Amino acid sequence: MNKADRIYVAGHRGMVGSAVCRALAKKGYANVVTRTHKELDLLDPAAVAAFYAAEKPDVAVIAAARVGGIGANSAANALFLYENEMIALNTVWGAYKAGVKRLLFLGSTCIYPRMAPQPIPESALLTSELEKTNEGYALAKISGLKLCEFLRRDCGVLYHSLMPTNLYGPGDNYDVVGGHVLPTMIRKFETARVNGDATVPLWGTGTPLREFLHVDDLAAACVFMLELENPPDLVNVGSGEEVSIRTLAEKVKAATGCPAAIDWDSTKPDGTPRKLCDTTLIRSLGWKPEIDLDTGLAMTVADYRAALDAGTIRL
Ligand code: GFB
Repeated sequence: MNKADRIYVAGHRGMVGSAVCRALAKKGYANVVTRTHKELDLLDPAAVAAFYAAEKPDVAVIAAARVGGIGANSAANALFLYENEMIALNTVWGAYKAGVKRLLFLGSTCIYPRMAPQPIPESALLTSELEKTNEGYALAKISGLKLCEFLRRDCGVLYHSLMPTNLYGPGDNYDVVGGHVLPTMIRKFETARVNGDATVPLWGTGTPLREFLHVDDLAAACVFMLELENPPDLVNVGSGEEVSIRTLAEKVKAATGCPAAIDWDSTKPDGTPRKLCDTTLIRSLGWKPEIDLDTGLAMTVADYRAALDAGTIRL
């Protein structure tokens, strides 16, 4: 990738896309092309094709997706499959048809089987059944990464994929019903602290293990992958550290300074028991994360408070 390249970032207003734009700017890539959801409907193949034909980007980064936590995914697997499949096919196939030479497709480590070996190597893909709570999302992301792989192998374009672990950071969605666990916990503990509530309701048993990566680390990894001449087709990216949901809750409680007790609701789903990705490959290529969970959590609580004050928070 060259500094003069025109780089299309799909999903630039989301948590991931906006972090990718910041990381590109930081490294001197000034020629970034974006479209808001209103300007370009990524579910519409003709609109996406027309956009690529008009803009002719050199590089595309596909950070657009319908995302959500376990509640949103498990309640709407059909919607998560349909929208993410359409976004993947339209943005990747459209790029290929318009002559885009390079593309980075972003997915999630939920593409791997529910009972994959831990830490999960890239080779675990499609070796056994998926986790049911996010099967629709996972299938769509698997289609996208496979389309990139096939196009690279058969048609000579440099399309490759990066699979991040659970992400958090500025610009996250703080919806307590559909959001991911970390931002949801920040909002729940902050709300309880401000209201003086005695308890904070959390989901499941607290025993599942999750890995968290700050979105600015992911964005740095995206630029790193785009600067490699011959990247692998599929690469995991994570912090390499896992915590139980219970430990995460204690950390968020401490980071927010909330004295409330935790009330676990075991009627709510736990989801996959463990999801730690094997980051041997990306580390062997020369990349490593910079932001540890405690530091990232403190930054994110500060971001949440500032966004709430400014009225810019996504709920
Ligand atoms: O981030 P999360 O919603 O999704 O985390 P996944 C779910 C875990 O946190 C489960 C526990 O073990 C929940 O029982 N948890 C505890 C809570 N309290 C809460 C709460 O208040 N809200 C939420 N949301 N969870 C998602 C996938 O899986 O991971 C997506 O559904 C995507 O497709 C994403 O891959 C990265 O980690 O289970």
